[in-house]
Amino acid sequence: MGLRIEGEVERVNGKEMSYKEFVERYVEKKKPVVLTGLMDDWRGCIDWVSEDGKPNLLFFSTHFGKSIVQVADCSQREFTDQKRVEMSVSEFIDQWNDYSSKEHVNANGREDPGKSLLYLKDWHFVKEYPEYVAYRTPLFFSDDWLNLYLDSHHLHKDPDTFHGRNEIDCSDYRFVYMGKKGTWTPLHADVFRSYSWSANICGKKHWYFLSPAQCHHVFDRHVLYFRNTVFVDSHNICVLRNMKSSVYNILEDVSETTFPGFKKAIWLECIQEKNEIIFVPSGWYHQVHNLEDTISINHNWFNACNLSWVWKLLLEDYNEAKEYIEDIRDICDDFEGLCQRNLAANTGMNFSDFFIFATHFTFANLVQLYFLIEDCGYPISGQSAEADYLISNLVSIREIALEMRSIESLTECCSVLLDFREVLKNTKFLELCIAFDKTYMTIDEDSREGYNPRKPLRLDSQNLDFIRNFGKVSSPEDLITVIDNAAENLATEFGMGSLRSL
Ligand SMILES: O=C(O)CCC(=O)C(=O)O
Repeated sequence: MGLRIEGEVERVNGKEMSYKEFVERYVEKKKPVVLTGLMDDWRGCIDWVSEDGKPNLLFFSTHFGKSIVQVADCSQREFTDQKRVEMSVSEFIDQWNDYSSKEHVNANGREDPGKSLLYLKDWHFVKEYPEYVAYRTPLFFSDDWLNLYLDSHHLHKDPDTFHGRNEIDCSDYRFVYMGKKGTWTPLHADVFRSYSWSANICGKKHWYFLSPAQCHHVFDRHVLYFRNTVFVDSHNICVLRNMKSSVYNILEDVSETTFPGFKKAIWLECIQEKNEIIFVPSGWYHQVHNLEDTISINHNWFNACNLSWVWKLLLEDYNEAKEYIEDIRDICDDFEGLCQRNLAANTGMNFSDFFIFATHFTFANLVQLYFLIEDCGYPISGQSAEADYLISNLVSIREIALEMRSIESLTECCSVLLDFREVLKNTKFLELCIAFDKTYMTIDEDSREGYNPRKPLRLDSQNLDFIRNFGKVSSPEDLITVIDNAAENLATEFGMGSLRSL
């Protein structure tokens, strides 16, 4: 079945664009883009590439050979993904060299299906080798709350309940990928409905994209069937979601009976060359093929701009998890608890984890805002790009808290109590604040001409003393109150009315 490809992803020189322009043109518009010119000084682009432009495999086996990594066998499907095995980098490279030295086409001239085509994926390289700085995250992708948080906290507070996920699996979302020509990644949308960026150190990738507005076309007929019925209540939606699955490989013959909408889907495509970075907005489905032997860096992240996507996904997955075990509700001592454990195991976090995350970032944004006020005088909105970003972050969190407030089970399963006073004493949180401050300082620097650097965050500031009294948070309602109190205070004390006018 031919794909309806109706456009290519835009390509721009990242050096000629400011952070603000990037946010306005691509992040806010949720548009993928290929960026050039941002990888000139990366060490990985030198050390990891041989003179002929191919991956320097010897460098990897010599320096990182002992690392244990996840390797996907691109020729074997396992549920919605490819079958994965663990091996050392040295073993992976031996198999790569072995594969390269042999013939892989059968008598019909087709790729021999008996041969596994291995693709090293999701290698937590930065976590494992923090001293070896292979690259720097470009400024456009630096407002990364997910990885910032994971550098000092756990996303899920009880990692023991993770079935099949170990500590390193959840340690961060900064990865190295390495695969021979022909390796590929099946159709999917990213974990947590995060954003992702992917940079080619060497090689070439073919990307196929489907916008969130088109995604219903790649789900199976159960969803389409119910979509067209007169009225579907929330209970039925849960039932049908259990039956829902998306196309695995868009380049294969896709069954019209199972996926009747597939041929209507309108795709974007893109050939990503070496030294180019692709930005994938939240919720875009994509399938990726390595056209040459390729090494890439891939990060997933979220911040205030797409936090609502994460919440929406959690809610959908929660409904699905609940529906799945509905028939054992009566014999279950703690049905809600079980739903939340399943949610964490399947999605990577549960309601309580998300709430703790959102609360920490409310605190971090407030700390930063009050510090700015003290350090720079009163940053009246419109005059400090940094203050404007922080305020808009708080506005986004508040909107999500309003939605969370209406979920009854959230209060039932979320026994969280975060005291501002205590959190502000916690060294892990202070580490987070310092990293957050650095990020915003760089963003601010990019936003102003003739930049006069401000001082870095000081944790003994007078205003921090003031916000210590903001109190305790144990529900979305409390979170809203904290933000509203801050808004009131900023307006009355400092003439900053923009948070209050929500
Ligand atoms: O490069 C690949 O094979 C897949 C990358 C991907 O799907 C992503 O970055 O989200």
